[in-house]
Amino acid sequence: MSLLESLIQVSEKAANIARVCRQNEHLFKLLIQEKSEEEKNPRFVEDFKTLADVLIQETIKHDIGNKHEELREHIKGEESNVFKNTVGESVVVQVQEDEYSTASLLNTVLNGDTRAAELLAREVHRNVSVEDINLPSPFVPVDLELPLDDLGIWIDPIDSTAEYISGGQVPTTVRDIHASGLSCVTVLIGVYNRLTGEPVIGIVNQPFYSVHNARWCGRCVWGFSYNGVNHYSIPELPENPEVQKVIVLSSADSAVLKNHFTTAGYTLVEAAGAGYKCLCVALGSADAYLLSKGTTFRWDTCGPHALLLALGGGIVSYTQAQKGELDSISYAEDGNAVKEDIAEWCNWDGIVAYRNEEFLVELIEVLRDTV
Ligand code: 2IP
Ligand code: CA
Repeated sequence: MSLLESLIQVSEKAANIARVCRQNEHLFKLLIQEKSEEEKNPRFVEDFKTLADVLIQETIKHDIGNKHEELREHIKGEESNVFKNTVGESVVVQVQEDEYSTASLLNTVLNGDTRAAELLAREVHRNVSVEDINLPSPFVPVDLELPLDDLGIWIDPIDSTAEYISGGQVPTTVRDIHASGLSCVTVLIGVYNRLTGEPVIGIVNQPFYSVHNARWCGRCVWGFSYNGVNHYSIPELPENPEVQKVIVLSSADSAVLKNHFTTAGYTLVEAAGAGYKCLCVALGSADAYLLSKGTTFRWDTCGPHALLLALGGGIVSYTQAQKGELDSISYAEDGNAVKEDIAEWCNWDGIVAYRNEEFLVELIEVLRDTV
C-alpha cells in the first residue's frame, strides 16, 4: 500500500477515535468531566482528553511505522505518550500487537475502567478501508516517486481541542465558514522532507463535518506536492462567491491588524482552529489565513501546508511578508534542535496561508503598510 493511501486510511481511524469519544455515552462522560480536587491525585491519567489525543497520535505512529519502516523513527506529534502518576510510576501509551493487549494497557492508564479501555482499543484496531472514507473524489492509487528515507511526519491528533470538548456548531454568515464548534476540529498529518524542509503530503481529516441519522460523519482531503508533481483531492472551488476577499483569522489576533484589513476592504472572519482555517483556504471558503503571532507549531501547519502547495498556494512567514519577502515555513531538521523543547517547533513569525498567488501578492501590498 502506498504511503498516501496508508495516511488517508489512518487519518480516518483517528477520526473514528475522536468521534467515538463524543458519541459513546460512557466515553463522553469521561471526556467532559472536570476533575474535582480529590481526583487531581489519580493513579493515572492527567485527563481523558489527553489520553484521547495521545492514543490517536500513537495509532497513527503505529500504523504508519509498521507499514513504512523507513519512517518509524521520524514520526513526531504534539503529545508526549508518557503518563505518570503521583508516586512516580509511568506508563508509555503505545498501540500493542492486538486489540486485547492494547485494551489491557489502556486499562492501567484508565485506572481499571475496562469498558472505556475496550471501546478505545476496538477503534484503534478496527480495519478501515479507503472506500469507507468520505473523500471529495474516489481514491485512485497514484504512483508517487518519494525519497522515503528522507521523510518525516508531523501529527496534530486533534487540532482545536477546546472546540472538541465544548462541542456545538457556530456557523457564520460568510460562505460556509464556522466560527467555532465541532466543525473546527481536524486531524492533521503532514509529511515533509527532512533535508529540504519542504512539505510533501498533507491530510486534513474533519471528523465532524455533517450529521446523518443523528451520527457525525466526517470528510477527508489530501494533497501531494513533490518535484513539481502535484495531486490533490479537493472539491471544485465555489463559483463567484457573494462575498469577495475573505480572510480568516484567530479571534485572538491583533485589533490593529483587523482594523487595517477591514479598512482596506477585506471581509474578516474569526474562526477557531489553525488546521480548520487552513482547510477553509484550501477549500476556497476563505482566500487567506493571516496570523500575526507565534501561536502555531509545525504540527499545526505541516499537513495543511502540503495541501496548499499541491493547489498552487502555500504558507509563508507573516513577518517576512510584512517586509515584502516570501519566506515559506520550513520543516527542515536542525541537528541541534532540542527535541523536548516545543519552542523549537513554533512558527514564531506568524503565518500567511494562501491558495492563489495573485491574492497573496495583493495581500502583501496591504501588509507592508502595517510595519
Ligand atoms: C491550537 C488550535 C487553536 C489555535 C492555536 C493552535 O491547537 O488550533 O484553535 O488558536 O493556534 O495551536 P486559534 O483558534 O485562536 O487560531 P490545539 O487545539 O491542538 O492546541
Ligand atoms: Ca494544534
